[in-house]
Amino acid sequence: MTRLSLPTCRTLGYDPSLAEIGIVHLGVGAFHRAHQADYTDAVLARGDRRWAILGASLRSPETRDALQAQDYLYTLAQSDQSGEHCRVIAALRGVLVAPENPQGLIEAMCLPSVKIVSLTVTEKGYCHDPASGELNEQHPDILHDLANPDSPRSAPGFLVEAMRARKARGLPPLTVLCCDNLPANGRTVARVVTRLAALRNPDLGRYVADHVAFPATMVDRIVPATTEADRARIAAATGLEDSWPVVTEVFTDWVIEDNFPQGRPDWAARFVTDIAPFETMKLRLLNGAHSSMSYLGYLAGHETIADCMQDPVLAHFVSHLMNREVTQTLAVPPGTDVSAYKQALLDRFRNPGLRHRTRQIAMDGSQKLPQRLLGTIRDRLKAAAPIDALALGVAAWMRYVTGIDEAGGAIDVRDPLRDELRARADAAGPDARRLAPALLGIETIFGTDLPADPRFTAAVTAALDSLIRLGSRRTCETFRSIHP
Ligand code: CS2
Repeated sequence: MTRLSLPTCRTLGYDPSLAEIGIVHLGVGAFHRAHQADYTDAVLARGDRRWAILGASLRSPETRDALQAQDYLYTLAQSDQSGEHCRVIAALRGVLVAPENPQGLIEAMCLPSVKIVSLTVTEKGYCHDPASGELNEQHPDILHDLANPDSPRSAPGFLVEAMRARKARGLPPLTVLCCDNLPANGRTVARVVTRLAALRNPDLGRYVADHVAFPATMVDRIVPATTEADRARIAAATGLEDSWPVVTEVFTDWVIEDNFPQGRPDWAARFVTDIAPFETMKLRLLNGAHSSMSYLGYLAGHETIADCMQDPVLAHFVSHLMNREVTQTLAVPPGTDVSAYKQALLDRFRNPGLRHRTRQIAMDGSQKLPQRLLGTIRDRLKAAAPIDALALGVAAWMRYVTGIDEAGGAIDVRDPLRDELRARADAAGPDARRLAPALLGIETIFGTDLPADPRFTAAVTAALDSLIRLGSRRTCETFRSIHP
């Protein structure tokens, strides 16, 4: 079968080779390719050629190796009730592999045409402490980057070195656009990067604080990892072989704080002055439900989110979590109908065209729990309101990170704190009264306030006890009978 490439693809609406690199993107995974690259592709297709994307992988060469031979084109397959619709995206004009040539990436970030560095490096990529939002100054990559500033490893290390070089060359400052699901993502990344710059040199710290914009964003699109079956189906539909297509839903949303002193593409996004209510709603309703369902669902033997939604006791749990515990903590974003948003969310979770694995979402829970569940729990405790569903979500994470499933098989726990989680779980054994406090003692996740609140510790311990004794499904059944 013919391979997708510039000469073989007949459906492109523009000539991408005429576009100029305006954006360097760190973390060219599936999410970036289904979200920001899609929005940027539409801008290029409308004729504004200033914004082609040069991608960079901070770890592995996989994406570059897959896309290079097809001129960095890839198919985006978008699914809804009416089926799957394929489109070729051409906004990505190259992929650098940072570990192979860190200086090459810094030089790319110093191109005069580059105005924006955007990032999807996942929560753990910012080397911060998830509970406090501060830079983790003991993080091995940060220690490395301070010792070797011109060949960094971490995303903050690359940003700081590129900012230093641009400043030294008299180039305008970059705008840094974080597209990860961090709370207050603009401010959090600003804090982390400014701190690292200041550790290198106080003048550089002041330059970053005074001149670099870090607009906040709320990004939303569900993007499961691509499978072999996806590759085969998409090749059959398009007639072209594509090494790494991306599968997503038709739904997409992007809310951006409009703070781009050096200019920006005219993305079909929503530009606002305050993104906080949009971000909190999305992190707490969508991602909070996702994480809770991923742990409960995985333990109950469900492979995907759509499978979880087919299970009446899990579907009931998710509705209860959203309607009875999360919604009350939200400030309604301007122009938003929260009930319609939740209804749409349940439909999106049910989308059978998305095989979104529970084990994919379960990854990196130590970095996700604070903004997805724990902030909501703090607000509920302040209001003296029940937290039963939220506590069950946290307890399911605890049960999951023991690394042993309900049939006694191994769980492949992927988390930067995996070893510590495992050690604490092993020392505690399968006893909720020992396991819950052992895990709640991790301050970078839970802070010092939650472990000291008996309402929280009691709810989590009771839920964990039930998960250990009865398993996830029966615990959800009991939950439904108590909270009809
Ligand atoms: C998911 C998100 O993997 C995960 O943790 O919860 O990637 C989620 O699909 C997106 O945030 C949806 O916008």
